[in-house]
Amino acid sequence: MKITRRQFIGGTAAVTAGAGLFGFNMLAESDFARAAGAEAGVKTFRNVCPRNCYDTCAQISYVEDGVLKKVEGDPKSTYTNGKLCLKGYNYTRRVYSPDRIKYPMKQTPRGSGNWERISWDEAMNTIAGKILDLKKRYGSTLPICMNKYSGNFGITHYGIEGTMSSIGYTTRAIGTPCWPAGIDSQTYDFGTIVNNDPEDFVNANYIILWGSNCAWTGVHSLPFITKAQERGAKVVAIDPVLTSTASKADLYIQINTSTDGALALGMARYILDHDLVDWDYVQANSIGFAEWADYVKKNITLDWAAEKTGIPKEIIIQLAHEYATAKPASIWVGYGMQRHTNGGQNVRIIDALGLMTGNIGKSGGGINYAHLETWGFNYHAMVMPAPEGSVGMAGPDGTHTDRSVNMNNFAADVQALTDPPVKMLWIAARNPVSQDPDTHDIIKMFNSMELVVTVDSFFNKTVEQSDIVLPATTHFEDWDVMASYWHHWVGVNQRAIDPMYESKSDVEIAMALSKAMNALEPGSCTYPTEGDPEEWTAKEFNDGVYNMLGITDYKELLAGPRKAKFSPAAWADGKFRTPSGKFEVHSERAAQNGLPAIPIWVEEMKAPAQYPIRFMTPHPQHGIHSQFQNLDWMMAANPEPLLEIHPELAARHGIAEGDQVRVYNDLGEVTIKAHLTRTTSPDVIVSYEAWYKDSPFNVNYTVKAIPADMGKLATGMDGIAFHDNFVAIEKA
Ligand SMILES: Nc1nc2c(c(=O)[nH]1)N[C@H]1C(S)=C(S)[C@@H](COP(=O)(O)OP(=O)(O)OC[C@H]3O[C@@H](n4cnc5c(=O)[nH]c(N)nc54)[C@H](O)[C@@H]3O)O[C@H]1N2
Ligand SMILES: Nc1nc2c(c(=O)[nH]1)N[C@H]1C(S)=C(S)[C@@H](COP(=O)(O)OP(=O)(O)OC[C@H]3O[C@@H](n4cnc5c(=O)[nH]c(N)nc54)[C@H](O)[C@@H]3O)O[C@H]1N2
Ligand code: SF4
Ligand SMILES: [Mo]
Repeated sequence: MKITRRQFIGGTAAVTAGAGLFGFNMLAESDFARAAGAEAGVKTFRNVCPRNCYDTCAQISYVEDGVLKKVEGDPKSTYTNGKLCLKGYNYTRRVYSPDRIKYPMKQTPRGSGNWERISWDEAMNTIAGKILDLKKRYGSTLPICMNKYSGNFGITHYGIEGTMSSIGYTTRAIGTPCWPAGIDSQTYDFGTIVNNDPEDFVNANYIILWGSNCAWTGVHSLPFITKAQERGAKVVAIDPVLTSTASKADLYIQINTSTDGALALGMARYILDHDLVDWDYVQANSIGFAEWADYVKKNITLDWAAEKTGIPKEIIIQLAHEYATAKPASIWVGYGMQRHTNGGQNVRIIDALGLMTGNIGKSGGGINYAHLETWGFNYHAMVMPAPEGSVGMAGPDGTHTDRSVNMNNFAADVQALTDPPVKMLWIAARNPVSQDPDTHDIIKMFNSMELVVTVDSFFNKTVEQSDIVLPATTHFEDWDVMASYWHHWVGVNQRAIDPMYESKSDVEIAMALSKAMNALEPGSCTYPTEGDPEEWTAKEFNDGVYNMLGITDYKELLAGPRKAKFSPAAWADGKFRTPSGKFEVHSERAAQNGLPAIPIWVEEMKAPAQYPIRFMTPHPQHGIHSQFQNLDWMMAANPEPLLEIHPELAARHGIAEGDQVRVYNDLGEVTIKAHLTRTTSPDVIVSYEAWYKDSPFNVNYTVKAIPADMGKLATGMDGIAFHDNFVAIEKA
């Protein structure tokens, strides 16, 4: 398909946005479009992709006659570098998708598909009436439970939490299903999470992509890794699955799942034995190293590590030698590898490798997981006082608080509450029916509610189980400010087009709810009832954020995103944020929380006899969780889910390419089309979690809510061992 510049500017949304898909680097064209756009009436706006994605891309949207024609990466961010991912180039299809929720609607009865359009007034009066009714019946607003997570990570979207605070003390799903075990391990070791600037990968001589499929999940980091590779750096990928990322590496190591700690300990043994330890760095910066070195020498052998991990001893030796001598060497610890019952502990062992080789605090080095250093906003939309006299969980000193349930055990925790029970759900920026473990139990829990309200943009699986759905704007229809948990850029999101149909942003919905509640019972909700979306965003800024970005007014961000003025190397100042101020190889806090004080080996979870196959469900290329895969272009590119299965395992079960396979355990089942491939091992099958349009496919019918080993310290709840999921299979 050849696209002329004329078509590119003036064509339909499909043609213009399609151009982005075909020509990946559209910088020259976009400059042209911008210049020509002024004449042709094309307006450009600054946006930031608010998805739960490493990349948090700075975007430029092109709008003609109020229609979003094209979205591309903003070249002003050297991280986004003028490019988007596959999903980003699909945004026009998302905004104008026929599956968008257009109006407030109600479904009677819940789950029937019998939807009826209602007015905002009716929706708000029904919801406000129910909140006040529950408050009267139970003496508090605790029967109302919120579940919000990663649909939109914009700072004003913490207004969803604010909505709940403004009505009183409620029940909250807390914790995160995403990255908590890894956060805790780095909190024990370093004091918090801080990664090197990902643009600093270019300075590494050696890069280990450890349980990260960044070629799909963090595409904008790859060019920096490739640049290092072109300079002569070696790239190693460690993953049970030969992923797209692994295919780009110089060395791929297929590890037995959940045994990363054993590999790292084997490497540590080699490094100790061959005197490759950076003693100056270790002695100046850590506590507890001698105790751990003693453990490694007494307990770990390379033969054991090889046996445990399934990796030949020579490869472990090669990896250890290269990693310890290639300074600076960088490790990217992906979130996939910590979704295990020993995941946090494995990350702690990898952290210790970085310390012992002196690769911490150096440009081109680091044990890189994530950071929250650029997130110091006011959270103005979130911080709302409870109405006067609100009752919640009463403390001994007479103060009241919210009640917490574990987001990672949501169905069971909610159903266990009796005093008072949960009777109403407020779900926003969250899709538990797709994303939570144990889908059957989630639906059962929904069925015990008097009212389920879901705020979303799409008619998804959670909406199907709701009574009232409220249409949320997309980020092109909203104002916001966005920071990243990976790179150092911060940008504002402008309202590029008017809200579609009758959609409202989460903050506007909070204001509408407040109006309805205060009309029914004055003083029952503290959320402001009026406010301009841009003003809400402006109120999130403070001097700390301004200084960090080198600006004095948020409006300066309309000229382009800004990069925080940080050192590219995390911990370059050697000021660790642990209780001792050092890297804590021995962590008393870990011991106090019932964990090993030092990074020792903790056994991985084994398959039970009746369910011998590990079913891994990592993150998809064409979507982000339940988002994007449902869109027309994505369905065209990737029409159905597949089950990746090794030919030997398939043969044992009489399964051929293209056969339907029933994947099941005691919890539930899912039927998926087989794709025979040697990218996975004979004891692991893989299917990527996603929501396909008009499809019952959902891997989480088989996933148990098994906790990961860590998460409580920093996030309030332990993570989920999503990848410790065991099943049996048969030809369907
Ligand atoms: N396209 C796309 N991008 C995304 C997302 C998405 O859904 N789609 N999701 C976003 C979110 S919320 C997150 S959390 C991140 C996740 O980003 P990643 O961490 O890159 O992704 P995952 O798919 O969770 O897992 C990465 C890899 O870990 C491997 N893995 C699993 N268990 C083990 C193990 O025991 N050891 C080792 N070494 N590897 C293991 C899996 O096989 C997988 O290839 O990506 C973000 N970006
Ligand atoms: N089996 C399995 N399950 C997993 C994982 C796995 O690896 N395997 N990964 C886990 C991980 S890492 C994560 S982070 C979670 C993600 O879990 P969720 O955060 O629930 O993920 P999403 O599917 O992105 O759902 C977000 C919803 O928010 C909606 N949304 C988007 N923007 C807005 C907005 O501005 N306002 C409102 N109100 N709604 C909006 C979207 O349309 C979507 O329906 O899933 C977890 N589940
Ligand atoms: S999904 Fe991630 S990579 Fe894609 S446009 Fe959004 S932030 Fe960028
Ligand atoms: Mo995540």
